[in-house]
Amino acid sequence: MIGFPSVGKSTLLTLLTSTKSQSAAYEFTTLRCIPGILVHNNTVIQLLDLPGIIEGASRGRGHGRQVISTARNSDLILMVLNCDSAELQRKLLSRELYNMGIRLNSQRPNISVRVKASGGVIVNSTCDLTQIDSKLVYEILKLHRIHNAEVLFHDDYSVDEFIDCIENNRKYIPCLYVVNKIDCSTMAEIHRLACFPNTVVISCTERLNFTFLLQMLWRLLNIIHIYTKPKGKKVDFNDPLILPRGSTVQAVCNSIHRDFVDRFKYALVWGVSVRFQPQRVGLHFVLHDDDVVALYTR
Ligand SMILES: Nc1nc2c(ncn2[C@@H]2O[C@H](COP(=O)(O)OP(=O)(O)OP(=O)(O)O)[C@@H](O)[C@H]2O)c(=O)[nH]1
Ligand SMILES: [Mg+2]
Repeated sequence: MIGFPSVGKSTLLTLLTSTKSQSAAYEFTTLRCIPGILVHNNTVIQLLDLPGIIEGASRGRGHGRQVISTARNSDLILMVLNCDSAELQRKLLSRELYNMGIRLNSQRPNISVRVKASGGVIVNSTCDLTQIDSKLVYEILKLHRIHNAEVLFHDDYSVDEFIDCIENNRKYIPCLYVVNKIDCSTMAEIHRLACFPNTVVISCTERLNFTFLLQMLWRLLNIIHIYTKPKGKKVDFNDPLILPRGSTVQAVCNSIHRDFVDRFKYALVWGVSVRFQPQRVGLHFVLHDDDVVALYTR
């Protein structure tokens, strides 16, 4: 959870988890990272209450760099905003995170750069490039001491996105904007704010909209539950494997034991991913939420 001081981060942590994080009407109540545990959909989620950050945080103001660095390693950022200045806070905080190399709710640019030993720089694209040209690509590569490379743009990316790709140290993290204190606002304003993408409007004091907050949090975490069926035993539906959406049978093998991939023969899958219940599949089969998998090894 990241946000300006006094937006209600600690109050939210205290309500969502069994951890008590001190909250008060003055700014900078929280001075260190307070972890709390939230159990939702059979999944243990660690929620971190971070100290409030201020404009200029990415340049080090108010220990902002340390706070944002913690956010860099998270699976999801909850940006907590105060209802009466939500848009301004969202803009300023997003800029601070951007300056620290965090890209919110966006995908890594699909640009392949193959560095070679000779042959100069060759630029190709699968569509028209309207925001960057070959000359600029050469210049940027030169600044990064790359003189021979094959560059392929798979979309019409901007100069900044190309630089992100070359620097290769950006973090692409989903972000849920949590607009708090709606008990102090008008219905019209709440409705307007609720229409922004990836946004949930809540009130901690009135406990408003928490069910939707948890639903959105779950959706943006982008994880699936896979249940494994050990040989000759029943499936334990209380102990799922937690995997990123789009995971394959190979990911299931890896999360059980590293030997499993080498010894893998086939897997049987039950669930929405397959047409026949069960269906025999290979290592690269993509699984869906709540699938049951039985692995067969040599
Ligand atoms: N009206 C109203 N006040 C709230 C709500 N949530 C929190 N507050 C109040 O806002 C003040 C600040 O709350 P905190 O939880 O300490 O805020 P914080 O974001 O953790 O602040 P820092 O630790 O200083 O960064 C407290 O007085 C809370 O009681 C809400 O939904 N409505
Ligand atoms: Mg706090």
